[in-house]
Amino acid sequence: MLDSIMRALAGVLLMLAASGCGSSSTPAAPSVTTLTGTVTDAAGDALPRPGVTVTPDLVGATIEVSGGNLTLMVTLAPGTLSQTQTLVGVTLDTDENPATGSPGIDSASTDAALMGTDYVINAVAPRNSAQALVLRATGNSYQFVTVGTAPVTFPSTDQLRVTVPLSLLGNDDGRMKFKVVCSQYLTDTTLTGITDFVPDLGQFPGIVR
Ligand SMILES: [Ca+2]
Ligand SMILES: [Ca+2]
Ligand SMILES: [Ca+2]
Repeated sequence: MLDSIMRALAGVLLMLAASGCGSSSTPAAPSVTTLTGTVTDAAGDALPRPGVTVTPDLVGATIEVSGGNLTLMVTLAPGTLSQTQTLVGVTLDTDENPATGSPGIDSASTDAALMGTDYVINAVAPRNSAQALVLRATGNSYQFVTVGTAPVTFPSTDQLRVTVPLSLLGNDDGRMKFKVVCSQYLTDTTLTGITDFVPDLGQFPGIVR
C-alpha cells in the first residue's frame, strides 16, 4: 500500500517536473553573457589647448564585455579625432571601490570620491601607432605599470575601437565603472592637458552591467 502511494507520488512529481519544463517554450539563453555600459557628452565643449588647431572633443563611449573580452568604442565629434595624434584614455574602476587604485581620473583627484582607477587603456600609444597600452595602477599614487598592448582600429573617421582580454584586467568579472578622457600629442613624449571628459568631472561614472 505504502509502496504504491510512493510510486503515485513519484509519478505526480515527474509530471510536475515535465510540465515545468514544457511551460518554458523559449530555448535557454546562450551561456555567453554580454555586459554593456554607455556614456555620452555634448559636442563643442572641449577645452582649447595651446599648440593644437583641432581640439579632440568626445561625444560618447561604449564598453561591451563578452566572451572574456572587453571592447571599447569611443566616438569623437566629427573632424576632431586625429588617428595618429589624439590620445584617448579610458579609466576603469574594475573593483568599483574608490579606495583602491589611483584616486579619481585627473591630477587634481576631482573624482576621488567617485572612482579609484585600477586600470587605464591608452589609445593610441605611442604617438603615430595603431596600438593601445593597458596600464595597471600600482598604488594610490598616480603610478601605473604597463601590463599589455592591444591593436587599435578605426571603424570610422571619428571612432576608435580597442579589444582587451579580461585577463589583462586582473581577470575582472566585467562589471566596472569607467570614464574617458582625451588629449593631443604635442611631441612623442608630451601631451596637451585633457581637452574633454565623458562623463564630465564630478559626474557619476559610466557603469558596465
Ligand atoms: Ca564633448
Ligand atoms: Ca578601484
Ligand atoms: Ca569588476
